[in-house]
Amino acid sequence: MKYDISNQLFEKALSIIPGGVNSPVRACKSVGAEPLFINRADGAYLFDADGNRHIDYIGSWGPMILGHQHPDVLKAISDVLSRGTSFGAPVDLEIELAELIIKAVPSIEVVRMVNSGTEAAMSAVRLARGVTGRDIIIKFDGCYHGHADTLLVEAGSGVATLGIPGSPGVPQAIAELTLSLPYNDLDSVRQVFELQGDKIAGIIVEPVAGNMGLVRPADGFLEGLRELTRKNGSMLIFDEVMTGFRVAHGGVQALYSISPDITCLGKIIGGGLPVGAYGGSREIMANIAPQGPVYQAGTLSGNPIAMAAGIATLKLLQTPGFYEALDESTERLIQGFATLATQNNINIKTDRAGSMAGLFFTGDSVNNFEDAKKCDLQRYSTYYKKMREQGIYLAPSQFEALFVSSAHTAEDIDATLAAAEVAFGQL
Ligand code: HOZ
Repeated sequence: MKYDISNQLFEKALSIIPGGVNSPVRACKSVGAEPLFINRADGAYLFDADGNRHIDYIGSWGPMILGHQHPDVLKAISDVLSRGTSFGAPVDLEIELAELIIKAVPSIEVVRMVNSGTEAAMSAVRLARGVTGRDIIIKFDGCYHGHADTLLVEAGSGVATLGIPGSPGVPQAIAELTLSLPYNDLDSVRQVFELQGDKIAGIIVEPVAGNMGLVRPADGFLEGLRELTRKNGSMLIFDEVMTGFRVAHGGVQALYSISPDITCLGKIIGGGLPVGAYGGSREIMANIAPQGPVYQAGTLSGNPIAMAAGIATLKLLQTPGFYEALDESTERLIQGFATLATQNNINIKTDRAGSMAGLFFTGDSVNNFEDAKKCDLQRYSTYYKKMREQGIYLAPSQFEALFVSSAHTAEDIDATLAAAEVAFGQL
């Protein structure tokens, strides 16, 4: 494949945009590749600036569960355009999206819209601190909750990909209020609560981690977090920005029947437009301004176009059998990877949660960030490049998940596995 136009665009971008990109991972630096500039997307495919077609397994990092340019979503957007683009005032569409979210996500009775997952997590942490009157937040190594100061400690995603231990610019005094513990290690959480349980405002967790690669919670881990937070008067925050409406209609909390105090959402609820949200019980959410004293605001929050795209998307997710079909194609894909790896004597570990999947180059099980970091990153880079040459667009980092959409056909999955056969044969 030729990438001449993409390379020229990247060169130009490098001189006027930091690193040539507006979000670090997409620079493809850690896999030693140049980013592709995308011209358009349709269904399961991306078309780059040079006209190459790619089967897309990034899905804009999660939102595109219906694939690109779903006609219902496009229609909803174009219908609302005739009403205007931004009002900075309440609009009926905000109620409709809120109702769809509340109906689906078990622990949410009241929800506030924001513009991104970062905003949702940042606001959820403020709410937990405001409600409890405490400052300390527990998070887990390799979990990524956006780029707010409090949450950029031992983070996953781009921070892990670029090997940045903590970002300059985050004041030490703020970082000290965040304790980052190993994922799936309930004992270490227990120990912290024993020592300073009365100072802990809350725990924020990706209930299925997707930013250190895909790592599922060990048996009893989420239940243990729920019990400890409840016993100690701390808030349990589920960051379901990636998993909400993805692993199941009601997110991880519905799958595991665990009710967090606060839930963060994003990605899918915006149908490909910038939306985030955080919600919880009526009582907890009553603390948010203007009803309560915990302040949070946003000029573009509840933007009508974004609300319309989100509504159209969430409505389609209610189609009977939608998740079953999606899970089935994801399962076929990862089973295929596992079989091909065995045939080629390559150690990999694959896993999935709904249509979110992961592939680690290791023979050992991966239960936390330490395990994920021990995987063969060099091999992942080679695999990434070999797949991309064949038109398969994967995350340019071992520390990200793979997303399958309802637009991926059986032929797309077959084509992906055929490419993986070639790639594995050359590793
Ligand atoms: N941090 C997101 C991935 N987990 C977004 C990466 C990007 O858009 O470059």
